[in-house]
Amino acid sequence: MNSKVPSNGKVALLTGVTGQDGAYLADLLLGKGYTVHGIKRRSSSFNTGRIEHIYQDPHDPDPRFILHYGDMTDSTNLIRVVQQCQPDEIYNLAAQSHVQVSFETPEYTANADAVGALRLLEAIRILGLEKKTRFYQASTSELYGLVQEVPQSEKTPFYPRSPYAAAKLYAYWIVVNYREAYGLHASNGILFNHESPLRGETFVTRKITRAAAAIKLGRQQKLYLGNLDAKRDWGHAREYVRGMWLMLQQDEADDYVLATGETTPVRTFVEWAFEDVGIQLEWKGEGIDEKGICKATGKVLVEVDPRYFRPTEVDLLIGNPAKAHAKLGWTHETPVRELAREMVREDLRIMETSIIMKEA
Ligand code: NDP
Ligand code: GDR
Repeated sequence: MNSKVPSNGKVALLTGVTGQDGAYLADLLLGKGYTVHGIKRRSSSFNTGRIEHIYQDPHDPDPRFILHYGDMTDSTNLIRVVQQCQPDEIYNLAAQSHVQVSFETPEYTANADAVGALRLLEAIRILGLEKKTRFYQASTSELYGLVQEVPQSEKTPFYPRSPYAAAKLYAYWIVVNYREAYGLHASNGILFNHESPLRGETFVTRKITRAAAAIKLGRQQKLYLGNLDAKRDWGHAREYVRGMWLMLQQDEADDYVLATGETTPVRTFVEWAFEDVGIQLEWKGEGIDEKGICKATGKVLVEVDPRYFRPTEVDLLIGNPAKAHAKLGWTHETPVRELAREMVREDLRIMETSIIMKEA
């Protein structure tokens, strides 16, 4: 916990503080001397694993990290929390963030991801905080959807391809509208995929790195995946949250792409992860018959399962972060190959530790 950092007198409120980005951003802001308030959902089991290391006893006389129960679908709750913490900066990271799940829960996704952003913006207005509170919206490269142009920049037209992306499209435009209509300092970060050892286990990179580690340790037989041909621009989450903060430090609010400018097929990420646990894969077959086979043993380790295909897919994402470079001085550092290595290393460590604990 960064409690020794002198206070900078600023207060930030993070929705989605228990998620991947929330955990990295809370760390960053505490290190800069912010008092950080976070909204967490009530859950039947602990959902604070990613922020355990910064948890602070609520009885602490000078609390710097304070959690509130809440939900993006409850405007009374959001208004009350904003009123209590009087934030200088709000980072709206909370969302039903899984694209495939959004096809199964489209109405909930719209409520949390689209109307949720509106509820927070309205909370700022209702409480008369337009001049005080700056707002960051977690917008996404999924807005680009069906490829219109590559690489994708702030000027590329949007064409959402999922209920998730359509909900985020509303959130994007309501942020722009509140900036223009009411003079709010409200910015959209159009972030391309960013990953880390804290990535949710059902997103493709983490699913792959966990499976490679588990297969290496003999705890899993096979990895089932969907579309191996999809290409993503993958960066490191720790570096992307710094970009969020930089956006809110500018005199003028604006919208920025954060990306690496490189794209990688899912299939290549699979090869890297297995390589990092010492397994060379070769591919045989095509389409749903395609298999990833261990060169040394001939065992099938990777298979395509159509259940992971999406009704509409986003085939290719590659971002142009030139505006963020020029105006924010932001740049990514970790190459995607190194990111994969770090994730595999961490998953191996976690699994080995859990095996030792079970055997002890
Ligand atoms: P995660 O899925 O890891 O975290 C989402 C967070 O939102 C969790 O804290 C989750 O709580 C919370 N949440 C979900 N629904 C609600 C709700 N109804 N009310 C309150 N909280 C809720 O996402 P990331 O950290 O990866 O992403 C952060 C944001 O950035 C998201 O909005 C995502 O859509 C967006 N984004 C992410 C990108 C990426 O590559 N990671 C790229 C571009 C945009 P709980 O822990 O209880 O589930
Ligand atoms: P994405 O991330 O949809 O880009 O959204 P995800 O990792 O889920 O998928 C990336 C690509 O991999 C393909 N894929 C699979 N995906 C998953 N989850 N599971 C599989 O088994 C699998 N097999 C292949 C997908 O079809 C897709 O093409 C993420 C989220 O963090 C969003 O919240 C965020 O807005 C965007 O990134 C930018």
